[in-house]
Amino acid sequence: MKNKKRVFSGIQPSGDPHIGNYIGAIRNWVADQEEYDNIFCVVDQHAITASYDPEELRRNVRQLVAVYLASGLDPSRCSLFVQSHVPEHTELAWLLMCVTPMGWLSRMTQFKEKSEGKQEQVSAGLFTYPVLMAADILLYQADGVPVGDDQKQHVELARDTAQRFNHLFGETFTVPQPIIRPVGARVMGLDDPTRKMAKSESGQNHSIGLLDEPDRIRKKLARAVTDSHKEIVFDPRRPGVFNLLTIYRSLSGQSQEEIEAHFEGKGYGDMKRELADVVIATLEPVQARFRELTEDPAYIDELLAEHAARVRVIARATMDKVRRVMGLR
Ligand code: AQP
Repeated sequence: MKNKKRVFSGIQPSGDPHIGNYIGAIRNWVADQEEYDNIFCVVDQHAITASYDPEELRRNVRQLVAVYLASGLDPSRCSLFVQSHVPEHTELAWLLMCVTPMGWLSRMTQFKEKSEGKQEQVSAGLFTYPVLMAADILLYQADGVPVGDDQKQHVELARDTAQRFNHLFGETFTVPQPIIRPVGARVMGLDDPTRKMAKSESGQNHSIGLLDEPDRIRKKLARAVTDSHKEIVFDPRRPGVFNLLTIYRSLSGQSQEEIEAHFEGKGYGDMKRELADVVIATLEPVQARFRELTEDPAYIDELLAEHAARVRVIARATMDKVRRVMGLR
């Protein structure tokens, strides 16, 4: 019997984690870790759906695990593991692929965006990625999936898949809910505030990396796109300023009214400097802990092995049931 509701979530090790991943996902996992039974994963098999370098992938996986820990995920309250260490994820993904209509996958906006103009070249893995994500979630019978806004559609597909499977084969999966915070669920690029901040965007001033040096953060924020107005207010029609103020709001914990009152009469330069102070103060302890953790790689290896073994017990129990109801045993 589960006492607390279970949450599952993960991040792809597809590049350097950024402040969008932190505000939209990681820090919410940390804030709520007392409330839930927590399972967090580094989803390395999602990161191979586009072209990648194997050495870099290995490095990114370790880096991301250290970022999880450095951000405050407590290994005594959370299971932290790497997706490919638990082979049941891909087995379940195949079985779910056989009950997921192609039409559902064709409607996924992330696939449409990422494959735009190159449908002939992108991998079949990029197209079926949401089914692997559904498998990640359903394998652990998760009740909730804390994510940023861009992943809402994929969590809804996992819900639909669970419901369809339960209808076809009998009650097997918990039907999961997305858990999305109202503020900071979609942090936008600093260089183009109409596009989501993403690891795969290459622009020098696109994102703030969680491991960026203070000087770099100041420079990037100083160059962030704003507009030709003057007032510093939360106006979604002015996406650059709105995005910077949203980051400020998410990290400072102040309300919209307090922030607008604070910046009344000040200029964009002041606002960007103060935002840099808030970002740097947030990231300083994370970066210090990250440096400590990377000095002891054996600690991370042992933790990953132990936690993979722990979650595998749940994964195996789910798979036993799935194979049975599907007539594969
Ligand atoms: N810009 C964002 N604002 C708020 N939340 C975000 N997330 C990602 N970008 C933002 C949330 O971070 C978690 C991990 O995302 P992911 O790595 O699994 O995939 P993604 O959403 O595709 O993230 P990226 O950074 O944009 O990576 P690439 O470029 O590799 O696709 C999720 O909870 C996500 O919502």
